[in-house]
Amino acid sequence: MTEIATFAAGCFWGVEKAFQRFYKGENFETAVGYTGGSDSSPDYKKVCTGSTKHAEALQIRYTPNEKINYPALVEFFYRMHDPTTLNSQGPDVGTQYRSVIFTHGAEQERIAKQVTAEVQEKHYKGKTIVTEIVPAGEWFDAEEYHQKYLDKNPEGYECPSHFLRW
Ligand code: MHO
Repeated sequence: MTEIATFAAGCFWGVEKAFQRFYKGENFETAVGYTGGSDSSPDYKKVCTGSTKHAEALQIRYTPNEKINYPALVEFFYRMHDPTTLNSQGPDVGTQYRSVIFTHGAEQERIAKQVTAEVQEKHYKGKTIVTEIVPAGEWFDAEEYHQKYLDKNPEGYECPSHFLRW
């Protein structure tokens, strides 16, 4: 596991599940957590109020190969959610559900911007992708019960806006 990618795309239960489903069998690890806010000890309750400005996010650690690599991950991120809804995803509304690519370094930033421009052109003509592309800051793992939540709770809530668009 040499690289790290961080994305926010709405309720982190479904975001983690979507990446786990798609990359099943690959050599990678995921964790859900909070990032992009200001409180120094965020927890689910605080983040839910929106007051800390953290986003519910997914962190992926992986060794790049043909299937898992940064451009592919960014494209998959766009496939699995709606990047055109500001501060909401499906029925989940609030800044904690905003769409963000948290970049680790200049190379990721360059790739994220390039893939975003391609997806905008190819899939969202006439609409605007509102996804933020910002440098990754401090990361806080979410509480244990949120990790792989939908594996632990197969009937649990999965945001209906999390499905593959192409
Ligand atoms: N609408 C869901 C969101 C859960 S998510 C982890 C709920 O209120 O449970 O934010």
